[in-house]
Amino acid sequence: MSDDPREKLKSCLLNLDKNGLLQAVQAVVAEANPEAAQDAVDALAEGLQIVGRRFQEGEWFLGELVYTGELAKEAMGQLSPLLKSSGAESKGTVVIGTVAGDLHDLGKNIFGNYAASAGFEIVDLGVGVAVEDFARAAREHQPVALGMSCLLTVCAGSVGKVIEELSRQGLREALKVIIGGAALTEEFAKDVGADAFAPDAVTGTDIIRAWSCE
Ligand code: B12
Repeated sequence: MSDDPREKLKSCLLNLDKNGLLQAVQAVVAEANPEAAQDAVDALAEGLQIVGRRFQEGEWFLGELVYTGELAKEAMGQLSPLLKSSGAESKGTVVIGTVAGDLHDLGKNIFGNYAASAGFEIVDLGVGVAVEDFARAAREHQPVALGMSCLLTVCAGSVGKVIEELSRQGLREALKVIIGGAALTEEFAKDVGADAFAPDAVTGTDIIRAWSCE
């Protein structure tokens, strides 16, 4: 196996090797280097894309999915504090959440980690977030952007409902809305009046970074 902790991280995730994965995470954490932590998060994201493909191609089943999801979450939890320490000063607050009815959170968490490492304060509302809770957080935290994640087609309608509610409460003008997740597209974003759709966390972070410079 490769000595590179980041490669090891990916292969341990894909081999469902929890001990190996946590050791590799520890090796990265011990470096105390935000860039190394960022590389490690990238490696985990790549690993998760492969997990998704294996699942879609019928090579893996729900058990492996749930387990790799838990492993990735635990690893991210240890790497996140390092990412945050790289941001010199806050570029503003970004509220994120997965829409009502949808419990997928890996992609949202990765976006949150990237955005935090780019210097944004992240308020993560979690999963299955109700329309009124997004609106309440927008009022309370006055974010520069609100990010919604949605992976289930049946839940996509909630994205538009949140945007309508923001408008109804006079909160829409003060923030940008960015959306992502497998159930959404660029076209969908236009239809519901979101400011942007991001196919991945890196693009999403680039978009909000550009907004913060406007
Ligand atoms: C892992 C997974 C699970 C895990 C979730 C673990 C977790 N904690 O999130 C478990 C096993 C729990 C699960 C459950 C279910 N799942 Co599921 N799941 C997946 C799978 C394989 C991968 C998703 C994932 O995490 N990918 C890795 C991450 C990193 O990628 P990502 O989410 O796309 O995020 C990236 C971008 O989209 C973007 N992004 C995402 N969100 C956001 C938000 C913002 C603001 C921005 C800027 C960017 C951004 O950035 C991320 C990183 O680059 C997908 C298949 C797929 N292709 O997506 C199915 C999939 C989403 N699941 C599906 C289904 C049907 C279910 C279940 C209903 C299954 C069941 N019968 O119980 C349940 C739903 C439970 C619920 N109420 O939510 C379907 C949805 C079908 C549809 N069109 O609606 C899919 C597409 C599988 C399939 N092909 O059928 N699932």
